Amino acid sequence: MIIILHPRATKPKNRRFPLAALAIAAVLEGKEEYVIVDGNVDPQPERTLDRIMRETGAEMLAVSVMPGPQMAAAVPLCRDFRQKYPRVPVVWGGYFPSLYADATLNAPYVDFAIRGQGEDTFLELLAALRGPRKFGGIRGLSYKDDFGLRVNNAERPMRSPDDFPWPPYHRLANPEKYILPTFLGRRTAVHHASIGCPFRCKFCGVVPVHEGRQRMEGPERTAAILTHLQREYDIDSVQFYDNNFFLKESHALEQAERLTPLGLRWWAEGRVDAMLRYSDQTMRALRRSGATMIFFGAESGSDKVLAEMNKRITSSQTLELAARIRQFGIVPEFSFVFGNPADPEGDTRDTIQFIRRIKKLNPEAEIIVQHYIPTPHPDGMYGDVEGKIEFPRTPEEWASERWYNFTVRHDPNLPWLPQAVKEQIDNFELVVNSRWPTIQDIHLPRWGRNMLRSLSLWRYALGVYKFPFELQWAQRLVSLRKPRLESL
Ligand code: B12
Repeated sequence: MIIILHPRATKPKNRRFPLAALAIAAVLEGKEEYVIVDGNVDPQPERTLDRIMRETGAEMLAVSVMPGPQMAAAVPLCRDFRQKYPRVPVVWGGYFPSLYADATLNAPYVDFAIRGQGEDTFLELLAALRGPRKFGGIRGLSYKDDFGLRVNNAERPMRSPDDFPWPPYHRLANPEKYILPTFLGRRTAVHHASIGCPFRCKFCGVVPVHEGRQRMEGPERTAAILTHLQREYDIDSVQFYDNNFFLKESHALEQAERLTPLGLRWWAEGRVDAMLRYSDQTMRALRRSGATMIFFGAESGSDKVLAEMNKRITSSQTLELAARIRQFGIVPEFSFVFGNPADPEGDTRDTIQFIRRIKKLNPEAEIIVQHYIPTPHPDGMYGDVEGKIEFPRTPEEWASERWYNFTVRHDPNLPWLPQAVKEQIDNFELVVNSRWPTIQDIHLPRWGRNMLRSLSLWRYALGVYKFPFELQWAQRLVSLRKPRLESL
C-alpha cells in the first residue's frame, strides 16, 4: 500500500482537484494498491494516516508539497509520521522539494526528494526500494547516501502529459467536494493541460524546476478529459492551471474548436506577445469556446525592467493587447511584479502609472499586484539579489512566520524594499481593487461592491493612495458580512 498525501494548501472555498496527487495516482492505478489522503478535504489527516497504517500498513508515504501553506502543513504531519512509523520511507515531490531539495533532505523525516516531473522518477524509486536499493541512476531524484550526505541526481528529460494515463478522479474520497462555484459557473473544475514553460523569466519559480522546457497534451485529450468531467461530475466551467495555455496559434484554434461543443466557460494563463499574434478569427473562436478571462503576466510598465526580467515582451504590447482583447469580450487579468530591487521606489511609481493607462484603455481589466520575491534561478535571480538574501536550510525554517510571510508574499521583508514603498504598493492595491472590485469574488454582495467603488472613487481620481483607513475598514466590513465558507 502506498499513501499519497496532499497536505492542506488552501481554504475550503478554494479547494480544487489535487492535480499533483492525481498525476502520481494515475501511474499507479490498476497496478498498485494506493490511497489518496487530501488535507484540503480531510480535517484530520494525521488520524487517517494512523487508521491506514493500522488497517493495512503502508510501504511508503508519498507527499506532494508546494511552497507556502502546503509545506507548513506537511512538516508536522511528516514529523509525526516518522516518529510513529520510523521504517516507512517518506518521499516529497512537487515545487517545494524541486526548488529546495537540499533543505528538504535536511529534514530527518524526509528520505527522498523528487524534482520536476514526478511520474517516472517515482516508479523507478519504488522499484529501487523494493529491489537493489540503488538510487544513483534515478534521474530527478535527490536522496541521502549511506553516510547521510545529500546526493542530487541528474535532471530527467521531460515527457508529454499524453504519455501518462488520465487522472483517476474516482479515487478521491469525494470528488464532488472539489467542484465549487466560481465566477465562471456553478460547478467549476480545474485541469492542467501541459507541464513546464518554455520561457526563462528571471523572477519565476517555474524555471528552476522545469529549466525552460514545456510539453502540452493534445487538444483531443484535453477535450476528452473535460467531456468526462462534464459527464461524471456535471461541470459547467474550468480553470486551466497551465503556466502557458496559449503558445501556438494552430494548437489554440484546435483547442477552441474542440471545447466549443462542451459549452464550458473557462479561465487560463497566456502570454501577451503570443496572443497579440493571433488572428481575429482565432480570438473569436476562443471566445466562442468559452474563454471568459485570460491571465497575463504584464509584470512591469518599464521596458528596461522587462528586459532585466527576461520577460521578452514590451509595455506597448501589453497596452495594445489590453485594448484589442476588449472587442472580443474576453476580460484580461494583468499581473504585476512590483519592487525592482535596484529602484523599488521609481519602479512602483512607474508601474502604478502604467496600470492607470491600462485601466483607461480597458476598465474591465483585472489587476493583480504581487511583491517580487526571489526564488533560486539558474540564470541568476532578477534584480541581481544574489548574496543579498539567504534562503532557509530546513523545512521548519521555511515554515517559520518570517519565511511563511515571505512565500505567500504578504510581508516579504526584503532588504531592498523600504517599508514605505511596501506600504505604497499595498495602498495602491487596496485603492485599485476597491475602485474596481474583482468579478472573481462571487461572495461580495452588491452593496459591498457599491460601497467600495464609491469610497475609492476620489482617491483613484486624484491618485491619493496614502492612509486608506476607510477602505481597510470597508473591506473588513464586507468580508465579515460574506457567507461563512469554512463548512463547504
Ligand atoms: C494550483 C496551484 C495552487 C493552488 C493549490 C490548489 C490545490 N489543489 O492544492 C493554490 C491556489 C492554493 C496555490 C497557492 C499558492 N501557490 Co500555487 N500554484 C498552483 C499551480 C497553478 C498549479 C499546480 C498544479 O496543480 N500543477 C499540476 C500538477 C500535475 O503539476 P505539479 O504540481 O508540478 O506536479 C508534478 C511534479 O511537481 C511532481 N509532483 C508533485 N507532487 C508530487 C508528489 C510526489 C510524491 C511525487 C513523487 C511527485 C510530485 O509530479 C507531478 C506530475 O509530474 C502552480 C503553477 C503551475 N502551473 O504549476 C502554482 C505554483 C506551484 N504556486 C506557487 C506559489 C508560490 C503559491 C503560493 C505559495 C504563493 C502565491 N501567491 O502564488 C500560494 C499560496 C497562497 C496562499 N494560500 O496564501 C508557485 C511555486 C513556485 C514558487 N514561486 O515558489 C507556482 C509554481 C506558481 C508560480 N509560477 O510561481 N497554488
